[in-house]
Amino acid sequence: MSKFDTYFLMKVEDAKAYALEKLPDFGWDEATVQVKEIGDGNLNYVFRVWDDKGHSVIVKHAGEQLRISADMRVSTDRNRIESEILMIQDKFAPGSVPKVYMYDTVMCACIMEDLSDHRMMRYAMMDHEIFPRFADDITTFMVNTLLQTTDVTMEHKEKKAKVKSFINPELCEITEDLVLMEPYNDINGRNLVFPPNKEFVQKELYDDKKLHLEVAKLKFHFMNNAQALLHGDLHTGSIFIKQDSTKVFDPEFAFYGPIGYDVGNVIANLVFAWDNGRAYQEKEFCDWALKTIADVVDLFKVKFLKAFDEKVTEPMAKVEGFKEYYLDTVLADTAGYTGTELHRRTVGMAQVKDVTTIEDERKRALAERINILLGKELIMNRDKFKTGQDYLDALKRAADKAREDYHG
Ligand code: SR1
Ligand code: MG
Repeated sequence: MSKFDTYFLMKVEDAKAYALEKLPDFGWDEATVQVKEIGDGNLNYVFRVWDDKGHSVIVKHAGEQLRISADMRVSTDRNRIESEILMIQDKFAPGSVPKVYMYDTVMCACIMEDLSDHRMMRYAMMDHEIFPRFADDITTFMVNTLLQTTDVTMEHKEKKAKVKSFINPELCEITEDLVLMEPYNDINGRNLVFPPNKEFVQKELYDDKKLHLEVAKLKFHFMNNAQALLHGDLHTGSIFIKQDSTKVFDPEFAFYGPIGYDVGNVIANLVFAWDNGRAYQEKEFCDWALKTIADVVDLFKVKFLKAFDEKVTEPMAKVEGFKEYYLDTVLADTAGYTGTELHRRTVGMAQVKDVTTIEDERKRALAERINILLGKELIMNRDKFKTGQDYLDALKRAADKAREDYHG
């Protein structure tokens, strides 16, 4: 009998006992084992357990209530989904995610590799640190994990079994509400609109019926296109980084959905980093952020087409012209979901510190207006965004227009 035979919400001392009990052969120096809660996300509890002999792990534990709001409850099955997708991603993109040492559907916890020698990418970029190999690393990760979980490369019955296993209705509902609805109607009254932009948000997001139609299309596409096994929440708070290494973590929103949702999340969160660099006049950082946005799009395309040729197994996917058609649909989705991520992080309940910590009120308001205008162009003209330069041109147009209107 163990106290971990029945689920309860672990506190720090429980997490220490848990790591010792579940990893008895890890070589722990029990006398020196320490534990600290280091969770920074909206949903879970994250404990670091370590000893003086260099052993360390992360215990990630799902609570029944979300940390961001006690009113929001989601299934603790998200911990199983996260552990299983990490193992799949490690197979297709070796070394790009933390190693999972064990997971446990009773305590809804997993024990994984400690990446404390990396930094969370969002915070590193808020210090305006530059990561020259990020675009290459993240595009390799996305192409390898996404394309190899599609019907283009997988045996179809096996793929359908995976779709079933990664049904993630409650976490998807969070995205369907927070990303693909509330920024446009505040139907649940929980948006956080920066007061200087109240009228701007009303006009540009809440009152724009044509925009609502396009977002409605993107919402139902998100819900109905089981294209690939997505990370599902691929923002820069889900990436640990150092100069020579990029590790993706926190895939609890994983499900089978449109590839462009993951790619769009990466691009939008690079725009938030650029917003911050711009507000603090960090030119070198901003140049890198812009180049990285463009490189993510362009490298993704090149690697996607190459991997398609190498990995495709489905005869009809080999039909001439299909590969280019398929990539075009992914690129249009990428633009659309970059737009929705830009909007929801600017006015929705889960915002990003890159923008909210900009101290100068006018600079923050301007950054938010740029995000809103850029997001609209990406959504409304999503089939026209084919290259990295297309994104940079649209960002410049949005920045020029926001500045003209606001004199920031
Ligand atoms: C209620 S959870 C809010 C947000 O945090 C997660 O990281 C997802 O991005 C979600 O939308
Ligand atoms: Mg998260």
